[in-house]
Amino acid sequence: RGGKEDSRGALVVLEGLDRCGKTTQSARLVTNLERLGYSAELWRFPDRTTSVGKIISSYLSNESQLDDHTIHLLFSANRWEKRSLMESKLKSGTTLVVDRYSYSGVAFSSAKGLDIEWCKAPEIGLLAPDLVVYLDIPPEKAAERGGYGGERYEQLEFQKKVGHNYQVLCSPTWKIIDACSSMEDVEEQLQEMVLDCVKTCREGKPLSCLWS
Ligand code: Z5A
Repeated sequence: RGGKEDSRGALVVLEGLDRCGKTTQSARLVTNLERLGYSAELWRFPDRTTSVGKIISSYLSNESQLDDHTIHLLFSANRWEKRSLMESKLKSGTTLVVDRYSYSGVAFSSAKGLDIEWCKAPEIGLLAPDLVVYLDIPPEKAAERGGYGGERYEQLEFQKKVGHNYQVLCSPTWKIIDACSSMEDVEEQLQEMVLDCVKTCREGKPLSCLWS
């Protein structure tokens, strides 16, 4: 399945606090979609492989300092540099499972005190996801999971502000999964939501743009 010119893939975005399980679940989802015969790829933002992504990676690991506005625009540029490839993949029938997208950009930068509308502005015109799944976890629970604390932003108080901002951004179309459930339960719920969405996209739902 997939690859037909007349049936496009779905743009599926996973969002949530640090350590909520996005990486685990996006990988499982792509494997499951492929097993079911769909063409699917795992993407993540920031994409640290590009030249912009390398600047972001150095900032996140505290090897460099940047003005808050500057790093915000670099995160956005990192999405813009992948926009046309994203569109052509979707149009050729591949479903993209994206670990973080524009909502992370806005939720994290506005947690530093930047104006939320200013944060949204550079995202206007990027492709709008067909489905946003929010993996919901209390910041305290996320902090108990392995590997927390290595990078910039991985601090409990900051994550609480980010969680609040996600609530502000959350639209009624977002799907929410309790990320404290077992990995298998999350996987099952996610797959069901995504298969519905993939079907709708294959039936002709048009691509649209942020910010809507
Ligand atoms: N950022 C930004 O500021 N602006 C932007 O525009 C974008 C991002 C796109 C880097 O992101 C930082 O960039 C991020 C936001 C900011 N900062 N923070 N915080 P990243 O995606 O590279 O890193 P991350 O979000 O911190 O991802 P992560 O640490 O890899 O977490 P995760 O992907 O959500 O979780 P995981 O790796 O799948 O799981 C974490 C652990 O929990 C692991 O040990 C798992 O085995 C365990 N786990 C997972 N699921 C479960 C369940 N269900 N039960 C129990 N344990 C579980």
